Amino acid sequence: MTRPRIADAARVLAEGQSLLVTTHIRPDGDAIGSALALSHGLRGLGKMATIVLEHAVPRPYRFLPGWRDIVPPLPVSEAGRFDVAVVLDCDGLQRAGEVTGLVRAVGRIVEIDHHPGAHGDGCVIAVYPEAAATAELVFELCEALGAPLTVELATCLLTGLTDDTGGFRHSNTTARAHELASRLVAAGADPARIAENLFGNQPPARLVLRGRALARARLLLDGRVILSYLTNKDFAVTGADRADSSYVIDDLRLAADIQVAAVLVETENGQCRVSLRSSSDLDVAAVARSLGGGGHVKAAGCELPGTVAQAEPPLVAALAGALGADGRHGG
Ligand SMILES: [Mn+2]
Repeated sequence: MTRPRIADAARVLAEGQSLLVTTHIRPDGDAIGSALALSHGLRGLGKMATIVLEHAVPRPYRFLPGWRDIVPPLPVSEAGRFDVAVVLDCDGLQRAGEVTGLVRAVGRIVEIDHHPGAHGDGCVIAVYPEAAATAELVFELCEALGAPLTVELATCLLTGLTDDTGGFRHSNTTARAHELASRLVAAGADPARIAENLFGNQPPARLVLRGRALARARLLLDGRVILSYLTNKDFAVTGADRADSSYVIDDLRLAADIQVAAVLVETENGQCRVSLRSSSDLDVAAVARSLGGGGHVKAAGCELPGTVAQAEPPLVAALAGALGADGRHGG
């Protein structure tokens, strides 16, 4: 089965000889894997494909075949080199960051994505939210184009699929995703090597940072909230990256019988970034909004002024209010 818009995309790509491929800023495994897979597919058909990204390829994806060929933003004056621009995994062209101007200058734009919501104004907009990953759509696109399913292409696609499904554990893990994975492994992709690169290979400093946060995690509000924090000192002592703090919220939400996980992280400009995750029907976006932030029902955040010691009381008060004075909420 080829989805109708993917067939449309294949027709536009088939007409192009030199293609620009891009994806969103701060790319994840689906973004990088999809972009590389498509470029392998296009090159297999004798076309030229250039992947342009604002940000450098993050370390976990530097095992993917072809990652070194990804180039930083080209001047808009280079747009004439390309017949078609393909924008992957972006809900809106502006998600391509500094590459957006070049994409618009190419003019003939194909968008392929699985995020719901508003998109750009490409001549083909192939958005299928039911797809587990953009990689699933790129697989179909490569098939429609008749690109040979090489080990390189299969490795990049399985990486995208594995990353976006959290290792085939998230709710977007469908029968179709497993079917696709089966075909990719049969084509030579190595799932163990991919998983090791995506989920293993952690910088030791990150683990030490996560350990500090886990060691001081507390249960609050009758055990309905698990909360922890990281101070500026924690980053100084461990030498961990600021971005490493993002793992802590996922560590905390592994706790059974909680309704909300909360992490406060001090920033370099005297604020605290708060991350909230709901494991119940509690809407953490509403909690975040009451504190000047926002987000999704199950995942939200805000910034509060001051140190952890100063920011924690208003956060706990907001959570207490949302959970209700009767001591019960959701399940
Ligand atoms: Mn994705």
